[in-house]
Amino acid sequence: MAQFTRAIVRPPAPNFAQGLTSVDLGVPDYRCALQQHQAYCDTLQSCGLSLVTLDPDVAYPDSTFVEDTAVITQRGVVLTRPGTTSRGGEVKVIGEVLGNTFGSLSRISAPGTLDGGDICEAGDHFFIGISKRTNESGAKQLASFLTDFGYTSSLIDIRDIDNILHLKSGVAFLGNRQLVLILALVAREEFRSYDIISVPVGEEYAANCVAVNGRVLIAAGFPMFEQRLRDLGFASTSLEMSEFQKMDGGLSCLSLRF
Ligand code: CIR
Repeated sequence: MAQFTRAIVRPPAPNFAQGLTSVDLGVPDYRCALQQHQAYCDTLQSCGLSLVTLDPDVAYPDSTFVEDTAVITQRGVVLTRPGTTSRGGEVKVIGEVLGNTFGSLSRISAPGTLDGGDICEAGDHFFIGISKRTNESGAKQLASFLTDFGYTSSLIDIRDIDNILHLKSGVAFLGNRQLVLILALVAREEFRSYDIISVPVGEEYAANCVAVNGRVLIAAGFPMFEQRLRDLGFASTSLEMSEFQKMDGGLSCLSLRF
């Protein structure tokens, strides 16, 4: 897998609890969220990444979930057009940072919508989720950009699956054709040629894990999944994510890695 050297992160703003959520896990504690975010950043740094830390922005209570604003590949970068209007303005500052780093950027345009959380990179292939946030137009625009970059992609419709906001709430690529999948997705044709690591029932939130430079970062509190990874020889680091889980956020969405 590609080595990452950098990541963009953005600590939660004081009004983080006013963001969107579809889960009923209570109101997040802001101080605790800041501590969990700091531990997340420390872990990325300990994996060798240097961080670009953006200022929190009260205008966008969901803006800590930076992953939804861009799709960064080794051959090109696409700015998204988030599928919920309250998050549309989050893309601007990310576009400035990525423009300074990468030069030219592609963009999803209307009527397309696309959240980065719906995009799962698996080597030279990308899975693009069609969800409540990413529509067909957005998915097809991204597929076309990816083709231009020399990648392949497939569209995965997840609109009939309950309890996942984005494709990556249920899929993670760990390199070497190894794919973490929740049970609701294991039978999908598109994943047939992969080595599947299924997530134990009841531990679905842990599916949103991230491979970073030889380690797998996973949410704390999912012992069966953690053991499964250990048995397969992965070195994992678990991170407390409770306050972000309350806002429908997974581990991957707190950073844009490149
Ligand atoms: C939202 O509903 O947009 C945020 N509260 C959570 C976004 C999480 N993003 C992600 O998992 N990629």
